[in-house]
Amino acid sequence: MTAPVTTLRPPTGGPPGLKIVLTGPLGVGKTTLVGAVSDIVPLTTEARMTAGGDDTSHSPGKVTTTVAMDFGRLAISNVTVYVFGTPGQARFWFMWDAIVRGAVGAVVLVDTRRLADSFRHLDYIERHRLPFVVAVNQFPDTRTYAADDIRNALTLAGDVPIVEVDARDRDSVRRLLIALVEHVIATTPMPAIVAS
Ligand SMILES: Nc1nc2c(ncn2[C@@H]2O[C@H](COP(=O)(O)OP(=O)(O)OP(=O)(O)O)[C@@H](O)[C@H]2O)c(=O)[nH]1
Ligand SMILES: [Mg+2]
Repeated sequence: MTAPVTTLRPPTGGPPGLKIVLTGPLGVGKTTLVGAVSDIVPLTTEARMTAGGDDTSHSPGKVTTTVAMDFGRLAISNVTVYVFGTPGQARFWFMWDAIVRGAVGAVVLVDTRRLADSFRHLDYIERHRLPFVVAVNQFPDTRTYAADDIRNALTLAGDVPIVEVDARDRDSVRRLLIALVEHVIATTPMPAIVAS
C-alpha cells in the first residue's frame, strides 16, 4: 500500500509544503541543481574534499563536497516545495535516514557515464517506497541515450518518469520538479493528499 502523503506545516502558519529528496552519486550536480532552482538563498554544507575512497575521476576539478545536506525552497503554483539534497561522499551517508524522513517523493540524479553509481541511490529510494523520477544530468561531451535504454540499464519500472535536466538551468529544474510533483499526485491515493 502506498504511504499517505504528509505535508509540512510551517510553524508560523501559511500553506503546507511538500518535502522532496534529491539524491545521486558524488559530483552528479545535486548542489548545483538546488542552487539553480531555489527561491531562497539555499543552505549548503560544502567542505573541502578529503580522500575517502570515493571515485572522483568524473569531476576532476571538484574541490568541495556536501557534507550534510543541501536545502532549498520554491513555489510551484500554490504549493511550497522543500528540496533536501543528500551528501555525496560515502562517509556521510548516515545522514540519508534523517534527510528522507517525511519526504513525499524523490529525484535520483544520474550521469550516463556512470549509471552503475546510481544503483545504491535507487535501491534506497525504492526501499523507502517513495515515488521518484530519474533525472539525467547531461554533461558536455557525453552521449545522449534514449529513455528506454536508460530504463533498461537501471531496470526501472515502466511508470518511473525519466527526465532530462540541466542542473544549472532554473527552468529546466523547475520542469523536473513539476514532473515529480505530478508523479507523486498520480501515484498517491487522492484522499491521502487531501486529508493531510
Ligand atoms: N557542465 C555541467 N556541469 C555541471 C552540471 N551540474 C553540475 N556541474 C558541475 O559539476 C560539479 C559538481 O557539481 P555539484 O553540484 O557540486 O555536485 P554534487 O552532486 O552536489 O556533489 P557532492 O555533494 O559532492 O555529491 C561542479 O563543478 C558543477 O559546476 C551540469 O548540468 N552541466
Ligand atoms: Mg553537493
